Parts: sequence; structure tokens; C-alpha cells
Amino acid sequence: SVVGTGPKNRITIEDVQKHVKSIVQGSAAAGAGAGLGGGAGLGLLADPVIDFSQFGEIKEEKLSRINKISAANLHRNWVKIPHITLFDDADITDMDSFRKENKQKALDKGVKLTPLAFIVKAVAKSLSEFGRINSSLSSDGESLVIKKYINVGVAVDTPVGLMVPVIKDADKKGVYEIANNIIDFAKRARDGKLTGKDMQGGTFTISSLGGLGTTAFTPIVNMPEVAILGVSKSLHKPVYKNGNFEPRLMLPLSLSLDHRVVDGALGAKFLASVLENLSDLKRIIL
Ligand code: CAO
Repeated sequence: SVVGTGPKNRITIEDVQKHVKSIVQGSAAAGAGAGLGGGAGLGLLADPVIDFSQFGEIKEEKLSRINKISAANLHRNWVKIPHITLFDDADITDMDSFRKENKQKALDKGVKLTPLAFIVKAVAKSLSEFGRINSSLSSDGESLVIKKYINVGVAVDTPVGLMVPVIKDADKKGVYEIANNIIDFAKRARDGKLTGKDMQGGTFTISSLGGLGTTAFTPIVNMPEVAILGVSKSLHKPVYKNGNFEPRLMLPLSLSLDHRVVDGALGAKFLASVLENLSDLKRIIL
């Protein structure tokens, strides 16, 4: 890689010295990035190489192909996207009574109605009103591509890793159809039968750990999308209403945003809209 400046492009002693100097200066700049005053490069330390067996018995498992693909994507998204995460609780008392009233009827039609289908519908409605949340940065970083279609990805946990199939045109689908899509995708994801097409074209992602039980978490934005909603387990909580504490079923939500595109204020308005849709089903049914 040394550029020769001598006769017929021969490499001179000066060329080699210049080349070495540029390399040394380059690594010094990267090293400065690791300290507080730097910033030109990330200047990260190399991963530690440790023989863990010296401390006790170990077992080594190979990472799956999906593990490796998602690790590379998550790492890029974590490093490149300046995240902020907003937290709030949605009052889903009425929504959940409605869901339970219709649970058996839905099962008779072969549909398992979980809160997630309602959440997808509520989010799709809000996305139709907040174009900036349903957007991507152009690859040159010069403009914002606002999508008129609403495709909601749903993270599915499988034995070989995380997959994100996409519910296309979620705003145009009813809750039953969305629930059907989720069941079909989850089954095919776990059977290793999802296609590339099933996982393309998402404009927003929902990651639900509600069935497993967490109080809150900070999901990582799924590039090139600019926002992701984390769903935790709903719990009955005392809510102060009309001068009394009432037991209400509250659903904890966490909205992570790409701060380059979405400011906290806009994110808060979007989250408030999702909360309203979930607490008043009429808003999403009509
Ligand atoms: N609060 C309380 N209960 C909830 C809930 C919530 N937010 N969400 C689901 N539940 C309940 C369901 O109603 C169901 O109860 P019943 O069996 O009594 O009806 C039970 O929990 C299990 O639900 P489920 O997980 O089978 O179905 P789902 O529609 O909620 O989710 C799917 C489907 C595919 C998204 C889920 O199985 C999954 O894979 N989640 C993991 C996602 C993940 O790993 N995300 C990444 C996180 S960061 O790495």
C-alpha cells in the first residue's frame, strides 16, 4: 500500500518513512478517541481473549447463523444510533375485558387473541398519524423517507435466535387478521420456515416480552427504522381517579427512538397516542 514517487513509481526510502508516519499518526488519533477529549475514532479496546477453563469447567456452543446475523445488526444499530427510550403505562383494563369476553369466540375460529394483536393495531393507527415515526433516513443522511405504508415487525423468540417477521399493511387489517398473522409467523419462525420476504419491508417493530414477564426494558431500534416499542407484562396497579384509587390493568411500554430523526417531544406525543388508542378501543375499531 506504499505509493512510490521515485522513477517509474519506484518506492523510495522517503515514501516508506511517509507511509509509516501516516499510520502512526492515524492510530494516535484513534487512541485519543478512547479518552474524554477525543472523539475522532471509537478507539475501542480489542475483545479480551481469555481461557475460561482455567477457572472451572466450561462447555462451548456454536452460535447459530441467525444469532450471528442478529448480533452484527444489533451491534451496528447500538453503536450507530443515538437512542433515547421513553416509558409509560397504558390503561388496558377495558381492552383486556373485551379481549377476555371474545377469547373463546376467537378460539372457536382458531384464533388465539392475546394483547399483542390489539397493540399492533393501536400502534398502526398512531403511525398513520405520525409519519416521521414511520420513516427512514436516506443512506446519504441528507433526507428522510416517510413511508405511506404501515408494516409492523414483531420480534419472535425462536430456539435459534430472534427473528422479525413483518405484518404488512397492519393499519388496514382487523384485530383477528393481525392475531392470525402473529400466530402463523410465530409458528413458521419456530419451525424455521420463514422466508426472506416475510421479514422485509418493516416500518416499525414491536418487541413483546409481556408473555414472559418484565417490568420494563430498552429495545434497540431496528435500522433502517427509527423507532421500536417494547411491551412488558401488564399488572393491576392502584390508579388515582375521581378522588379514589381504583385497580386498573396497566401495560408498561418502552419506546426507543433514533434521536437523529425523532425528538423526545415528538416521541412523547406518539406514545401518548398509542396509550389513548389502547385505553379506548373505539379509536382503533373505527
Ligand atoms: N401482559 C400480560 N400477559 C401477556 C402479555 C402482556 N403484555 N402479552 C401476552 N400475555 C399473555 C398472553 O395473553 C398469553 O396468555 P394466555 O395463554 O393465558 O392467553 C401468554 O401471555 C403467552 O402469550 P404468547 O407469548 O404466546 O403470545 P403473544 O401474542 O403475546 O406473543 C410472540 C407472541 C411470538 C411475540 C412471543 O411468543 C415472543 O416470541 N416473544 C418474545 C419476543 C422477544 O424475544 N423480543 C426480544 C426482546 S429483546 O431481545
